[in-house]
Amino acid sequence: MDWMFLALIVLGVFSIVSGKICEVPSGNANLITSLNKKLLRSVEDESEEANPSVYLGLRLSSTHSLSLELEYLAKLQTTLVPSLKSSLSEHKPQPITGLLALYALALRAACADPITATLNDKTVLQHLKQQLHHEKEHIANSNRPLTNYYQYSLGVLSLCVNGVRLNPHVIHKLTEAQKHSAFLHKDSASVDTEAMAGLAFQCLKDSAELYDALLNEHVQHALGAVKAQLVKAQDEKGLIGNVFSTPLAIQALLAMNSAASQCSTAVETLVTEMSLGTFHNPMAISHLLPVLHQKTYLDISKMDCTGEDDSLVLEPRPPAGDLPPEKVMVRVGVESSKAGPAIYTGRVRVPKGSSLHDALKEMQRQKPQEFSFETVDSLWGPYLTTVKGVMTQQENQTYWQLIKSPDTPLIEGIADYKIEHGDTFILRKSKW
Ligand code: B12
Repeated sequence: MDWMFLALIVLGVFSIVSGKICEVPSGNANLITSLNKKLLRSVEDESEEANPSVYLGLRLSSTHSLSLELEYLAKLQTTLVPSLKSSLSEHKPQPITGLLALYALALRAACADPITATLNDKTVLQHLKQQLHHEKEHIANSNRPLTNYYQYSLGVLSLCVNGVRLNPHVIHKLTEAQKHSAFLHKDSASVDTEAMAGLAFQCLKDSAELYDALLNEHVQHALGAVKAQLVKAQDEKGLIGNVFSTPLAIQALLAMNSAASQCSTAVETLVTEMSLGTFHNPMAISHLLPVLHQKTYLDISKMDCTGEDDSLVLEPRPPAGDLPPEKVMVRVGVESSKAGPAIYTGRVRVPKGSSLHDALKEMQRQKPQEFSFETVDSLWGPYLTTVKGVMTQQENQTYWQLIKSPDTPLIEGIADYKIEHGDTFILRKSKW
C-alpha cells in the first residue's frame, strides 16, 4: 500500500476517533479570535444594515459577546423585518427567499421561536414555505427559480433546520436540479450553490422519517453526487471553487462527516488567507467562522443558548489610517456584450489603496456626461446594477460582470477590490 494513502487513512481514523474533523491547526487561537472580533466590530457599525448571516456567524462561534449579539438581534428585528413585511405585502412574489430563510435561521439561532414569530398575517416559517412554493412554480413555468438555486437551497435548509416537513415536490425539484447540473453558473458561483444544496440534502437525509422511501432515495443520491463534486473540485491548495466559496464547501463536507483528508489542506490554506487579511467582508467572515469553530448551519437546530461563553470583548477601535498621497492610474472599459465593441473607455487617477468603487465614483464625478453607474445594497455590499444608464435585470438573467483585463473575472465586488497601479477593468453586460 502506498505510504501517502496509508497516512491519509491514519489521519482520517484519528480525526474520527478524536471527533475533530477539519480542525484548525493548533497555535491559531489568536487569529480566530481576531476574526471573531472583526465580525463583531462590523456589527457596531451604525451605517451598515443588519445582516442575518453575520448574526449566524456570531452565534455559531464558541466565543461570544452576548450583549452585543442581543443588540444585533434587536437591530435585525427593527431593520430587516419592516423590509421583509413590505416585500411580502406586494402582489407579485418577490425574490426574498434567501433573506427569509436567513431570518428564520437567525431566530432559531437566538433560541427565539420561529414557529410563533409572525410577519404580517403569517408566521415566518409559513411565509418561507409559501415562498418555496412560488420558487417551485417558477421552475415549472420558466425552468429556473424565482431567485436562484443558492437561495432555493437556503430556503429548504432553513425549513429543515427548523424541523418543518417540506412539500415533497419542493424537495424533488432540488434533487432534479442537481441531477440536471442546474447549479452551474458561467462563473465560479456554482460551488457556493453546490455547497448550500449539500447542506440542505444532508439535513433532509437526517430527517428521512418525514418522507417516503423513494424521495429519500433521490435525496441520498443527490447528496452523494454533491459530495463527490465538491471533493473533485478541490485544487492542490485544498480550495474548492475560490477562497470565498471554500468555507461553505467545507461546512458542507463537515456536515457530511467527510474524512479529515478532504478538508485539512483547505483549512490550512484558509488560515493562511486569514493572516493575509483576505477575509474582511463581514459576509465572507460569517461563512468562515463556523468552520473555524467546527460548526455548520446544521448545528443551529441543536442550539439551546444555555451556558454560553461571554468572554469576547472589543478593544477601542484603532483610528482609521489616511490613504497614502501616492496616486495610481486605473482604466475602465464598458462593454454591452462579450462580442460587442467597448461603449466607453476612460481612465482616472485615485489614491493608492482605493477600491474599484472609489475609482468609479471619481470617474463619474469627473465626467458625469460620459460615465455614470448605480448600485443596490446587498448582504455582500454594493452590487453594480446600472452602467451608463444600462440596467441589468433578474428577470432576463443579465448582470454587469467585473473583469480584470484581459479576461479574469474578479472574485470580489466593487467595494472590496483594492486597485493596483495599472489595473484595467472591463464592466461587461453578461448573461448568467
Ligand atoms: C447567485 C449569485 C450571483 C448571481 C446574482 C444574480 C441573481 N439574482 O441570482 C450573479 C451570477 C449575477 C452574480 C454576480 C456576481 N457575483 Co455572485 N454570487 C451568487 C451566489 C451564488 C448567491 C447569492 C445569493 O443569492 N445570496 C443570498 C441572498 C439572501 O443574499 P443577497 O446579498 O440578498 O443576494 C444578492 C447579492 O448577493 C447579489 N450578489 C450576487 N453576487 C454578488 C457579488 C457581490 C460582490 C455583491 C456585492 C453582490 C452580489 O445578488 C444576490 C441576489 O440578488 C453567491 C454565493 C454566496 N456564497 O453568497 C455568489 C457571490 C456572492 N458572488 C460573488 C462574485 C465575486 C460576483 C461578481 C462580482 C462576479 C464578477 N466578477 O462579476 C458578480 C457581481 C458584480 C456586480 N454587478 O456587482 C462572490 C463574492 C465574493 C466576495 N468576497 O465578494 C460569491 C460569494 C461567489 C464566490 N464564492 O466567488 N452572483
